[in-house]
Amino acid sequence: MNIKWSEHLTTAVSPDGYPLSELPEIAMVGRSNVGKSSLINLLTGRKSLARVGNTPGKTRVINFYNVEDKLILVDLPGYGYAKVSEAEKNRWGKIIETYLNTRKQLSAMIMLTDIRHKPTQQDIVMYQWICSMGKPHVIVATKADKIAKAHYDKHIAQIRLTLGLVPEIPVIPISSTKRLGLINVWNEIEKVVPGLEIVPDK
Ligand SMILES: Nc1nc2c(ncn2[C@@H]2O[C@H](COP(=O)(O)OP(=O)(O)OP(=O)(O)O)[C@@H](O)[C@H]2O)c(=O)[nH]1
Ligand SMILES: [Mg+2]
Repeated sequence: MNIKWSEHLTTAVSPDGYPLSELPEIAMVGRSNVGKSSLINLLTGRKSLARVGNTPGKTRVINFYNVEDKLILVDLPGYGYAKVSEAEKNRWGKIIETYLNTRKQLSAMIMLTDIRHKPTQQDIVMYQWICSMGKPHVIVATKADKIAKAHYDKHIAQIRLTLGLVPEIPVIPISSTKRLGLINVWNEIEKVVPGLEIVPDK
């Protein structure tokens, strides 16, 4: 099955706005500007389903995207954006925290980190929290087009070491601009949402 159909379902800041659907949800977690919305566009094969921005802090709410009526991709606000007030940071933090802590149909998380950089202290805290939730998760290393392929291993090793990953947790390099790694991410999603049989176009 190719992904032929996806749609923006709804936008929410608190549980009363979450969709009523009981489809399994896969959440994108990561720093502001890391490429969460771009990954949703990559996965759905849509250029601008999710809003991508040059200005960090673009996604300030939770956006839910229905894919083939089989699963929902969830675009969470990014954390770690320096140029907003403390109050705003706390508000975004609360939005992320409430979603992750309360959403029953949250099946898995994709934590994104820029392949070029060592994960930040905030990434480490976020990752520890993800681990404590005990749900399936993978790490996606974004913007892989920005480094030479020969350097992937070195950068991925740094990510593994900094986040303290156990060997079972994959780190998948992707490029939303060059459309790299798409199938690998779908393969991981299929492990937690059985029966998807999604074969994205190259
Ligand atoms: N070169 C390159 N640029 C990328 C890639 N993914 C995202 N970008 C760029 O990085 C910027 C941020 O991308 P977004 O997808 O909006 O990031 P986000 O994580 O959703 O950001 P917030 O909504 O602020 O949390 C945009 O200018 C994208 O075009 C990638 O794989 N390669
Ligand atoms: Mg975004």
